Amino acid sequence: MGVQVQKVGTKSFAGQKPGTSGLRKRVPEFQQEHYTENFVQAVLDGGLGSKKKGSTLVVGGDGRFLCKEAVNAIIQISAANGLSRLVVGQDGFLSTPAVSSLIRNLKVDGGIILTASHNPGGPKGDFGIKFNCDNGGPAPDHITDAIYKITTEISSYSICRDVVVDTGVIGHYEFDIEGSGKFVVDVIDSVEDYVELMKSIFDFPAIREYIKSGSGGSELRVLIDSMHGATGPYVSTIFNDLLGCNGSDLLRTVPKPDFGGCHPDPNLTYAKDLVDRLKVGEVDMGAAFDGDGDRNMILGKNAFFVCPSDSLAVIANHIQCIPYFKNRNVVGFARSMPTAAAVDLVAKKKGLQAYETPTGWKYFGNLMDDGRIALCGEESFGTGSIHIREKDGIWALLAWLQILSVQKKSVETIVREHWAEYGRNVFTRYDYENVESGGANLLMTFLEASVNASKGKELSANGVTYKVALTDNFEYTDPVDGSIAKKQGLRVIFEDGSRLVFRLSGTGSAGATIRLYVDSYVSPDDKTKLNASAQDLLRPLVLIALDLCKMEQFTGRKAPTVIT
Ligand code: VG1
Ligand code: CO
Repeated sequence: MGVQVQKVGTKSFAGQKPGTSGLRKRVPEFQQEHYTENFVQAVLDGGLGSKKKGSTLVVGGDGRFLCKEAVNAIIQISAANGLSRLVVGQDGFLSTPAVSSLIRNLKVDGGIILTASHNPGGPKGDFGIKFNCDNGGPAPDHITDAIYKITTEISSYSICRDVVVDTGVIGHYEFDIEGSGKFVVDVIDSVEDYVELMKSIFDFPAIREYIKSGSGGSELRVLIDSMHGATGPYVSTIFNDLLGCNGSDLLRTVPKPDFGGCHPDPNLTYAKDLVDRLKVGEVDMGAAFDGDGDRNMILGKNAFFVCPSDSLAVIANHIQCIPYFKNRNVVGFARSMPTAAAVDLVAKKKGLQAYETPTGWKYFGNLMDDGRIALCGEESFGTGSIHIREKDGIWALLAWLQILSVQKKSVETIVREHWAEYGRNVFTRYDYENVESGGANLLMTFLEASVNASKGKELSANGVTYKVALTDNFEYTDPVDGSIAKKQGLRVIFEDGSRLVFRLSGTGSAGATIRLYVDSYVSPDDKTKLNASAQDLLRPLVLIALDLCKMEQFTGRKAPTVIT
């Protein structure tokens, strides 16, 4: 006799709407009875649709609090829904890029990723669930809309409580399910597949050699901060075992359910310890990754900060240094709209296409699947390529190291030479986190009107004047399937090409986060500005932006939480 399927009556929960990248809520919200089960049932129905029965999914998460419980729920609900197989990382652990790689390599129907990415974890922190499709990438809007609709109508879910798998032990587990037959869970090594992928993309011996003697004949020291997130085990294998970095230069490599109480977001604020260590000047390079391993921050010696918009452009400019791309036809690059346009200039010079998409990796999927782009990136420390369908932190560091191993120059020299050739797209982002939702919404409504009213006007601050050329709320039509994404951010574009962008975050779990993005172009001939500080250069534009949206009036905030 097969394992019994139990149908459990439930009621819908408000607000199970996936945001920029999956459903993210506070842990206690997920811990409510039926809350996680409801959403998982909706993911299977909405994500897999008519091919649900007999499907195979990859399942894993970044090790944060609640991951193991959620993996068990997914196993039991998948068994009851007639899926044929789940491939689960050991202990339910997989980085986001590793899930994407497995979905593609195993040619399965998709995956479920348990993470709230760069948001803090622990019993009072955030948890998240994201569905990825058979291309390995985050579900597009029409699928997340279908999932959300189901969560609003759900009245029951199916579960096999007697399907129990010890995910701590690698192995093959088979069950006979009443009504649908064989159900398999394969618990696999979390690291192996991803490491093989990286070895197939980069020239590891050349990088190893460069690390051994690349810094003027002595060892190139790279300080890597995994922030107690998902990259730790991958970093240890790749950078210590295979590339010969010092074990003591690999920081916070043990994944922790609460990220050691820290905010696993690799930026100048939350990865401050790394920045401070780099400032001492004894180390050649630094990198940090976020909770689920898809974001990266790259620093040169003395904590020289590589702006993510520049990082994408530099990798694009040197793409031929990466063996994976030597035999591939590179025809274009893409960036999200708030990302500064440095990569567009590289595309232009090389006669390639440049695409501008809404915020969120899901909008790159069609462009990659359709062969239109080789690389893409976001200003939010996301960089990636067609090797998978997620951004990839470790890949970005390896791409930099590969470029250094060929160019034999420092990080800072490479960036400064880039500016001297293409000019510099100076960028900054101000985040106002955990703002009261009412105030944030009022601000955005007020702002839309004042943005529209500013068209054609001159705006000044600190004695500098900019003339508004164009204003809009960014809208994107996908060139592959024609789908339209509206209201993706308020933009003020000035006559000299400088921009202000305002949008509300779609990854928060409580309150609202207001993001203000500012960028301006400096030509290669303007040697003084080329080397000035981004904050100084953009100060007048920031003041104009804060006045335009009446930030302090609506939010009571005198200063942002994070400045990038
Ligand atoms: C943020 C970033 C966006 C990124 C998203 C997911 O979204 O701005 O560029 O794709 O996080 O990244 P939002 O809506 O909060 O601005 V991650 O590392 O959370 O998967
Ligand atoms: Co992430």
